[in-house]
Amino acid sequence: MNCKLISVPVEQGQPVPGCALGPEALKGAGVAAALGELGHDVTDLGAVPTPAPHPVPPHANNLKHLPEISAWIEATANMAYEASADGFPIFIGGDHSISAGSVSGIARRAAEQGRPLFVLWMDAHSDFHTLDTTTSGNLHGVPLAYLCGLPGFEGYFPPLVAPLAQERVCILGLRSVDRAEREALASSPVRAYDMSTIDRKGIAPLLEAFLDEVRAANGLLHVSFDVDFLDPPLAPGVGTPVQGGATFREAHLAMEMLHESGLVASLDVVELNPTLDERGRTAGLAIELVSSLLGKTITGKRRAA
Ligand code: 6HN
Ligand code: MN
Ligand code: MN
Ligand code: MN
Repeated sequence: MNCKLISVPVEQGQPVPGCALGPEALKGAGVAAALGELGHDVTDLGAVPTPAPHPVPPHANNLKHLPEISAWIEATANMAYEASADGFPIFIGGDHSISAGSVSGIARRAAEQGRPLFVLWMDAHSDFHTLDTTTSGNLHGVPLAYLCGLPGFEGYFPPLVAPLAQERVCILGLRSVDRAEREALASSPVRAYDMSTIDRKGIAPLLEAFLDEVRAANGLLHVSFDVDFLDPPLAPGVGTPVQGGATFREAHLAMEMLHESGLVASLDVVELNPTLDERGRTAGLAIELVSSLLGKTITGKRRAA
């Protein structure tokens, strides 16, 4: 596999300084060497160049850094589209607003190839606000709604070439969903699994059922991994931690299953904030999980399907 590392050092989509240092932290902690040891070629494509802010009209809601985030989404989407011509792009954030760009670029490519795109959103949050419903104004809370074609983004975010089919989206790990998001999800075919469902049913059967659908449709799978999916004591280096997240073993199992499926074509790793980390353990764990998704096993006996 040719792994292409793409840094997207954006933090204006969320309130805590330091998230823009995520790409340097992951690289400094050795993500390229870890993937190289698994036998992958690793190409560092560097960072998406900082774009000029978009001159968007004023918005009635109090949206933070809308011109900057809109421009980052467009620039990231262009880079994602180019990078997805071949190889395995890994988008390193930066806050989760970058996925509005990475996934829209990947979706454009998948549509051209005539392949259905599926998205697994691993996150404590659903990121399913529209520009009109967000109460925080932090734009890392809106990317999934935008990608799914919900209304209200026109004229503010870049036009979507290929909106996601909502029945091909699965959110895993929820434990913080705002009221407007809950209402939007209730009338949407997006699969939204909260931690209670994971506790009762187990992460493996939930994920396996989704992977079966991707396989049956001959689909491509993009994984958007928000580090706050993990339980905060394991992964303190995030700006919006929520108690009761995925355990070390649940996260590893999910990544191992994703690898074995052979279906994952691209990945985001977002919301890592090294200034909030404790001795690099969040960055280290993120690298370990990315390695599992790309084939690392304990015994080395399991292989991609
Ligand atoms: N993330 N729902 C909250 C908000 O401000 O809209 C939190 C969003 C978190 C977003 O973690 O990517
Ligand atoms: Mn532009
Ligand atoms: Mn998120
Ligand atoms: Mn989150």
